[in-house]
Amino acid sequence: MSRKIPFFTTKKNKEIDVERVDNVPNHVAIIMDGNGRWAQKRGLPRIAGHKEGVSAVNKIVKAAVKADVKILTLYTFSTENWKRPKSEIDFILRLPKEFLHIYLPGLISNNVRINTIGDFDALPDHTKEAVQYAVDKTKSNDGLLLNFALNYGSRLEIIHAVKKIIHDIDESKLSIDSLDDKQFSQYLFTTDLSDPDLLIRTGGEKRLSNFMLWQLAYTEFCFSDVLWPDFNESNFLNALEDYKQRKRRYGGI
Ligand code: V0D
Repeated sequence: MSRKIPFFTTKKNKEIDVERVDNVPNHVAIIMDGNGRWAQKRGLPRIAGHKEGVSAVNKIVKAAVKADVKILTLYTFSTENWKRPKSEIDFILRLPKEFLHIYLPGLISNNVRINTIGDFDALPDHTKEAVQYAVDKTKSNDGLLLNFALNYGSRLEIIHAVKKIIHDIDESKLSIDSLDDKQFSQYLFTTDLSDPDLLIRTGGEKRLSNFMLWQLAYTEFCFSDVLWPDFNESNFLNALEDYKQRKRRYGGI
């Protein structure tokens, strides 16, 4: 398991242009789709699928720690999810607290740091409080960065960035000429995060669904038909293996 740089998570380090020798993706992003269908197939209500999805999250986080992935970004709640029935939304927005109640101690002992991207302020207070507590509790950990996309939408993120850029230009904190893609990235929710190396979407669909449009410009995509509640360590390792093979081929050219 030799690699040139044992630990790097930020763009700053990426700029040195090092590549890990064993080709483990630095940053993996996942669209965790198929929870509702998992439940419907069993004659259960959709919320039963979301609940089952929570334990899959913990399994994959553990697998990511073991595989030495440095950043794991999970698409948990999109800006489009507000269109769902209120009862389903209410249920989903209680999941962070439930997840953290069960799994936070384990995450802490595994040196995991929790972070979020998205429009955090628009979430209900009880959700914000549970997540903020976990972010604060884990902020000095330097193992896996577990990044939850919560009330996240890529177009919202880009518009938010454009408004802030215009504001900073107005205030003379930014000059139009200095705006390039690196500068622009700094205005996104993902500010200091390196872009994902690998995107996994479970549940059989092959769409981005407004997820990290800017950040996925050069990312490898891996699609799995497995529904999220059934997605396990071995499925995750298959995706990492797929990624490694692709990197090896590019390296040969
Ligand atoms: C439902 C499948 C963990 C996707 C996974 C509020 C849909 C289970 C969290 C979570 C959700 C979020 C933040 C945090 C700790 C845990 C979560 C939501 C949905 C949306 F700090 N699972 N999970 N959040 N689902």
